[in-house]
Amino acid sequence: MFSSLTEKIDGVLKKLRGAGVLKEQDVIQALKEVRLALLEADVNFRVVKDFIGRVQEKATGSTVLESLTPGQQVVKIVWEELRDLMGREHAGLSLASQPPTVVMMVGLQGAGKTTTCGKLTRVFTQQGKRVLLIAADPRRPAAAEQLAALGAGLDVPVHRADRSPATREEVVRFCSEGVRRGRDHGYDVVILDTGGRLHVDDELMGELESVKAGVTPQEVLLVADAMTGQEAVNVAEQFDRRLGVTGVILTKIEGDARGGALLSMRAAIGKPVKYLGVGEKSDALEPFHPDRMASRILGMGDVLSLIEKAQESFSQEQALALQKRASSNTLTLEDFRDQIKQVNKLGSMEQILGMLPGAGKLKTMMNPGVSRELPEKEMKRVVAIIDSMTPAERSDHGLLNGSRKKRIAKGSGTSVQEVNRLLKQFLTARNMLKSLVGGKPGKPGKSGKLKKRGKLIRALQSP
Ligand SMILES: Nc1nc2c(ncn2[C@@H]2O[C@H](COP(=O)(O)OP(=O)(O)O)[C@@H](O)[C@H]2O)c(=O)[nH]1
Ligand SMILES: [Mg+2]
Repeated sequence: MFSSLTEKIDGVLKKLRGAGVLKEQDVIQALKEVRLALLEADVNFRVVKDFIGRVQEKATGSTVLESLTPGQQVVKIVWEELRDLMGREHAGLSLASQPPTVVMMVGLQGAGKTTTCGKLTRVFTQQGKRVLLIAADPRRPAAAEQLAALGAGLDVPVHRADRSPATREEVVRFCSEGVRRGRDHGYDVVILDTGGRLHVDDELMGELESVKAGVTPQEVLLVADAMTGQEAVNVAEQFDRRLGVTGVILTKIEGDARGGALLSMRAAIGKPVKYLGVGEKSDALEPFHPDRMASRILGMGDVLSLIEKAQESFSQEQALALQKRASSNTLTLEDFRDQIKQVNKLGSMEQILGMLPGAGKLKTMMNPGVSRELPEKEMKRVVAIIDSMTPAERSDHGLLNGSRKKRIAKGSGTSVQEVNRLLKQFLTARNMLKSLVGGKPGKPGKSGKLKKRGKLIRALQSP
């Protein structure tokens, strides 16, 4: 996600970050490069101009904060302005005071409306809410078919027409009936999957206006494909002018190396991006947090989102216990194995790496074939090695002498070198975790550096 933008901005800011004394000329030069990076990322030129103007004004007129170097201060200003550009705070979905909450999805064909209906359904059902889907594109039987299959997979009902309605009035009546069915049967949320066209089309807009007037939705969410860059922003402007959207969901963001749509959207239409689609599967939806995204773009990672994702897959208790053991450095090989198993639930190795500070480089270092295959195999091997240990060995790796290692290697079908490698990985991970959760780093070096970065991130996030 945004790899080329992050790489460029990280390069520019790295030069500043280290500097003890900054001349105004250095700042101006750096901002010139940031400006170019944003333009190359396909951010609207007016948005870029305003953005650079604000950063420059703050950077040259700012008071000195003792805790940060001058370079870090410029980074902080860029971070704050990026965050504000994208809307400052996370905007959630608004719910009706009297259920059902009606959500109308709009957008061009292929943008990801139907897929996103499924993703939102999953978000709501996980909160214990009952969802009804409406196939609000009744003229296209294939569209209703796709939604029906999606609904069946998620175990939620789909309201669909038994025959294709001919007129706009019939479409509106069908949608209103669906919402009434939702109300009468006590559903919490009703989501309308409306029809799209390949281009903005006056006829369709008219129909959507009528549907909107008929169902009075709390949310009109524009779904747009991030990969189309400024075109996504243009489409959003046109839909907003006719329909008054309440928020935007940008899809296919995981394949977007540039970031232009996300960075321009808020400034262009004044409406918040609420969610990001990050893949085709029904769990590939992330609430959008401008502050975290600003950190990601600046190559500082998104540790908070990673922690939230982790919390979804383990219980609060497990997470607390782990944190406690991590900070007191009593994490065992058994914990390590369990964590590796959990990682599988977090998502692909690539997704996880993308959220770690500085991991962009790591990712580009691994060639694509390796990044996809190796970790899964490696994980299995690691789990096999740990499984071959006795419980005592698992809770105290200090017991592992030469003969025990030989036995374990034999038992797991690996070699003593591989057992040694695993132990090294385990100790490194233990150190890293400890510094991430705020304990003292065990050794200087990698973990110390990570901690410094953590300090910078904390400084940035609490202005
Ligand atoms: N990679 C990726 N593909 C997506 C995402 N959202 C939707 N898609 C794909 O985009 C295509 C069109 O999606 P669909 O929901 O049918 O679009 P609609 O015409 O707006 O309803 C499908 O192949 C989806 O799997 C996303 O966030 N990431
Ligand atoms: Mg569709």
